[in-house]
Amino acid sequence: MSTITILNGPNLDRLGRREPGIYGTVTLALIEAACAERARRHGFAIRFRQSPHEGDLVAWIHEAADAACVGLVLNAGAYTHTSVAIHDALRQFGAPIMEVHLSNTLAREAFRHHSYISAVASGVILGCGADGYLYAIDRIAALAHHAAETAKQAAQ
Ligand code: DHK
Repeated sequence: MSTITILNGPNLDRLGRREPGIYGTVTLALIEAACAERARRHGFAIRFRQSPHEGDLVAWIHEAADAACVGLVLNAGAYTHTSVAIHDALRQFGAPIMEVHLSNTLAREAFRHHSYISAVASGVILGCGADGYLYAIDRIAALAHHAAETAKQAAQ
């Protein structure tokens, strides 16, 4: 079964207790379960990971690229705003990348307005809470479907 990789950066393991007025009350475990169910409905499996370490995220992006994942959903947390290393790793990823943030980062502090990920993402979802992860999976499924249709038509 084709896999969608879903990666989460620092502090996202604290969801549920972390600033609920900004990030909501849903835990990362519940987000993982909802993502697995949403992906399954589209015929995909997920690989879901979280780490506070930038290098883990870089290594997992490489792994996902080498495993030819159908897509990547990434909430890099604060590394979104700082990490050239994650940006460079994403440039080597051949499938759709969806950047997700639970909060609307553009409505927050100025230091959250710049993202090193957006320029290499297929799409960006901000401020939709935990549902943003599900919308990102829907988008990757749609893009995978379009790509398969295009390949089929080209082969005819
Ligand atoms: C999560 C974080 O941890 C912050 O550092 C980002 C993002 C926003 C979110 O909204 O999911 O600035």
